[in-house]
Amino acid sequence: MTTLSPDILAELERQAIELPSWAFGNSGTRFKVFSTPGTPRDPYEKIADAAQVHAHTALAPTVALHIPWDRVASYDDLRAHAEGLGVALGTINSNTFQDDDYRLGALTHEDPRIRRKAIDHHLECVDIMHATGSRDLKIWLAEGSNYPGQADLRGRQDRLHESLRTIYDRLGEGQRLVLEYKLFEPAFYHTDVPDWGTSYAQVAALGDRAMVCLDTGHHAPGTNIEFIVMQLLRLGRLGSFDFNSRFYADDDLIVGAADPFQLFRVLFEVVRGGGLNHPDVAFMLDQCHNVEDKIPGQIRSVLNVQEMTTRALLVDRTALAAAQRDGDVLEANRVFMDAFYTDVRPALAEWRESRGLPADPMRTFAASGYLARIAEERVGGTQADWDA
Ligand code: LRH
Ligand code: MN
Ligand code: MN
Repeated sequence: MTTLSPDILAELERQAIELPSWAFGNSGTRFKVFSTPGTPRDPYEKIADAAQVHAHTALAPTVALHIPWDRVASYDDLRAHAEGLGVALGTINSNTFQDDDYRLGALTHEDPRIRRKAIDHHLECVDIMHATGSRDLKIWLAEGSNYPGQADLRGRQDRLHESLRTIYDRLGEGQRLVLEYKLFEPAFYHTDVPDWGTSYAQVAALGDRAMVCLDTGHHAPGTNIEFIVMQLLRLGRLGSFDFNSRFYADDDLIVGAADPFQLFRVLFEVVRGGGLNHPDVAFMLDQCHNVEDKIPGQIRSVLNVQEMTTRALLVDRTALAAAQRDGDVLEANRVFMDAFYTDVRPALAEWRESRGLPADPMRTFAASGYLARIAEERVGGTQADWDA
């Protein structure tokens, strides 16, 4: 069995992966939303489910909220509820994609009244961040156009800058704005923040506390995502990851399910670019579980990230650098692949046990009876929070 050095274990011990509250609600595609018995009926129950993931893995100490999906009467109360369950509230995500007013844009809209409404929504999110103790405001914009000529591409960038400036200026000290990009969808011809370069240009114009969010499902097929990770780390602007995996478009499948090797390559660049516990980089999941059970889906996800992180930490970087220096192409590749092919699961199971955690969190959760309990207790679960 592979042994893990004290250095690697110390890094792994501090690993923290944020869970999205929306992963615990029902979701689906544009064709059908499948519901699961026991689906959370409110944000309190979503947090209770997220706390199960942390209790079984010690990997997921925070939960991201999405406003208005997770709007509650008292955020102080929600915060206390989370803390009582051993987790904390994390990133606040804004939402300008489910309102008729935003049909032609929100922060980029031609009409100042609609822009103001979208800005005010973000200011409400900043107020919520004060109550929840959140560091990050994450913005993903569903803005763009479907037809050439429909929109003034340049004017929209300028208005986006002005809107983001107003929001950024409202942030408290220690708070950050994180701008997420996505290639396409829901707009099909042009998107206002389609790529890391646009996100970078917009956040760099704001100030040091504006960063880029990289959602691993938001690129064209074949994109070298680890190159983008490297570049953003190099520029000091990688604020967060939304981890998930994809076969086709923005599939939001379990991270590491579609392409484990890509996850390894991405995590290697994180390790190379400042370390797994880099203070600037928030590791989050952004997934939806359409057909599988949600809590085990999230447990599987955080374990996938932990396993792949461990392999990335196992790369012999001294040997790799030597081979690279010598121009020894095949040896460099061997060193890299050796770490990728190492099965770290037995060592991680043993390490978990030594810390009083279940060796096999999936099995222990399944045996806990939690899913049967919530199915009985929670009658009348809410409909989809998110179906895209
Ligand atoms: C958009 C996105 C973004 C949203 C989430 C629900 O595709 O990835 O992060 O906030 O989905
Ligand atoms: Mn995302
Ligand atoms: Mn997405």
